[in-house]
Amino acid sequence: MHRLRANCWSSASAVALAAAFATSVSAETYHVPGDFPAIQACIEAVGDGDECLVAPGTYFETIDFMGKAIAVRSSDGAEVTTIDAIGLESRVVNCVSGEGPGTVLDGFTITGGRVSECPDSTFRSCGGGMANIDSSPTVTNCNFVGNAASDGGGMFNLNSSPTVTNCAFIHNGAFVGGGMVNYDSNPTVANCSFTANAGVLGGGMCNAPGTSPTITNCMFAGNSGISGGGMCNYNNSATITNCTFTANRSRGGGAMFNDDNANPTITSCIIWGNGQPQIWGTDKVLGTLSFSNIQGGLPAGLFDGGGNIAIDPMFVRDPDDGGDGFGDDLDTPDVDESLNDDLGDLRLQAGGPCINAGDPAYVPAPGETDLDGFPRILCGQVDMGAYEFGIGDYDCDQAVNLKDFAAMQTCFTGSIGVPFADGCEAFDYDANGLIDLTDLAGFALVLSR
Ligand SMILES: [Ca+2]
Ligand SMILES: [Ca+2]
Ligand SMILES: [Ca+2]
Ligand SMILES: [Ca+2]
Repeated sequence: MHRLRANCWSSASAVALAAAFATSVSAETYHVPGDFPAIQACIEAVGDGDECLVAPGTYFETIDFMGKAIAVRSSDGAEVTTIDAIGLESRVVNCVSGEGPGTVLDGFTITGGRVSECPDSTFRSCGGGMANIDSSPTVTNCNFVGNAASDGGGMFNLNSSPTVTNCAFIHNGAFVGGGMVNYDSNPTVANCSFTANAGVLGGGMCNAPGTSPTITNCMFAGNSGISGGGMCNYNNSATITNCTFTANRSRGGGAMFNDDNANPTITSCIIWGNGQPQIWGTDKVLGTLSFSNIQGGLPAGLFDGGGNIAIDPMFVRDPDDGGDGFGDDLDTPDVDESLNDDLGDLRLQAGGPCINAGDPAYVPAPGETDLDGFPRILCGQVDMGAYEFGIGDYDCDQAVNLKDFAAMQTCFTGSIGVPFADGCEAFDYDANGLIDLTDLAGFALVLSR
């Protein structure tokens, strides 16, 4: 028996060792433009597990992952690394060969996508910025800016369930889903912002039939559409949690248009300052709203899941439409009314009604943060909206001061520290489970203001 167990152990560890060795020899990092002049040249040359690491710059090309489980990553982030398809009359990024979560796009601005075709001929054109068809890649830290298509200006998902995190969708346009459209897809969209996108159906996002997206810690602001300024939902069951909808414009449903048996579950959200009605549709049932702050109170057709309020959310700075409405009015193609929009600062002021008023039973995913990257729950209960109030506020008196500083010393774990005590998450500025010098720097910055 003893020998058998020993043999099992050694063969299992041999397999693990071999796997580790195989990974270590096969996973290579190649540099663009050091090793390859263009990103696509790198993709074509490398194999599964490899990485194309892209230096800052603007790359005038389009890319296709060709079904490979590889990472295309920028070394210095989306602010300084752009893939621009201007003049190419093409989609910028293609995942149309069955890519899975091992295919990673990380840290790019994706812009200039203009398409007149779609690999699935059901659609006139799709995915100006990116198309995922039968593919579920990982997309993170990307900005989709100024892309256009008939379906999914920023991103088009068909039979796909990508994970999209820490991304911004800005000023994209489409007939359906200015920022993003989902058909028969179940994407996870977390910690993303959708701003100043325009679409006839769904300015920010449109969820078509057969779709069950999970949308968490996202902001929809200044988007415009005919049906659904922020979002439209058709015959689907989206789960929308801790999102802020404001300053979206539409003829039918400023924040959201729900129709054709759409039944989204909307929890711990702020839906304020959009065109009235905030949520609209022609069906009897438009979804369930819980622990949310909605201007004008619960709209007809929404099931009251409890905990809803209708009180000025007290944003740090309210959005300002410049006098001509938020978003681009699609009826005036010669004028872009979004250009003078100030989308405000949608973080919460001390004393605001959304603080500690979200779903009291909410359990964040491991490592989940708010839209700022701070811990998702502070002071014992999640807030409504995309931003959690109270980083640095250990005693939860809604002020950060020297009283909190005294507690920081007892919470300090250092960089190889033990798990910190309850309440100490107030100081975990980078939400990494440690209270170290990085967090002290974050705290000192707030104290010094
Ligand atoms: Ca305006
Ligand atoms: Ca809270
Ligand atoms: Ca305090
Ligand atoms: Ca930390």
